[in-house]
Amino acid sequence: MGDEVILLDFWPSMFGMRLRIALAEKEVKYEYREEDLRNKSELLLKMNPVHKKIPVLIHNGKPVCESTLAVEYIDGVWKDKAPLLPSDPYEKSQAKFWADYIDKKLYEISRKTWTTKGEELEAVVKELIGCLKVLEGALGDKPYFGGESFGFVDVSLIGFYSWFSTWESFGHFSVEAECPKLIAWAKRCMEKESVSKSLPDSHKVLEFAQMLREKLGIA
Ligand code: GS8
Repeated sequence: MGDEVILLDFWPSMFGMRLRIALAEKEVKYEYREEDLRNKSELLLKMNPVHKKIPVLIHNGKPVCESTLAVEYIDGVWKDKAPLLPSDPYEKSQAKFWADYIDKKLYEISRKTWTTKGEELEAVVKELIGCLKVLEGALGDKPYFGGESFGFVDVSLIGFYSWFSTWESFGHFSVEAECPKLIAWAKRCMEKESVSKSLPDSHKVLEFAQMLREKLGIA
């Protein structure tokens, strides 16, 4: 019997992109179901009753919630192809540290680029650039965060690349001018089909964020 894999997702979500990329890296066939987050499906509410958020991976009827946990799960189940997490316990702990930093720091500060304006936004941009520089430092001169091969931290971060134009447009700065190595890394990742086919067009993301900003009355 084959595996039944369903992904509950929402196209601009950098968290959802992580699962799309991991499943593509492993060449797992799955059913993609787009959620309307203003009118969540019964299935989403049943599969993620605690947070009621996407993404949710449903593997043979069982849900896995929280994107980093789902990527780890995917890596554990389909372990024969494209390993994502290092097997060495120390290396693994470091990869998880950076994924946690991305979620707690980068995500939290980056969402403020479309919820603030004026001086507040200027402070947000400073903090965001600081955060990106920390990540660029962690990358160092390696081709990928995972070293020579694309891995867990790369999967965790690359979805944010489709939001860079939005941050730049609202924050009036250039990620490339501040963090050229990070941009070179992002372009390297985009050469992988698993990544390029999983990320939405950044113009579409910008339009989506502009709409959110208007709704919040910040535009
Ligand atoms: C975050 C998921 C999330 O924020 C993860 O999976 O890593 N820590 C979680 N999902 C959002 C959409 S993307 O911003 C979501 O589903 N929001 C719906 C809601 O809050 O009602």
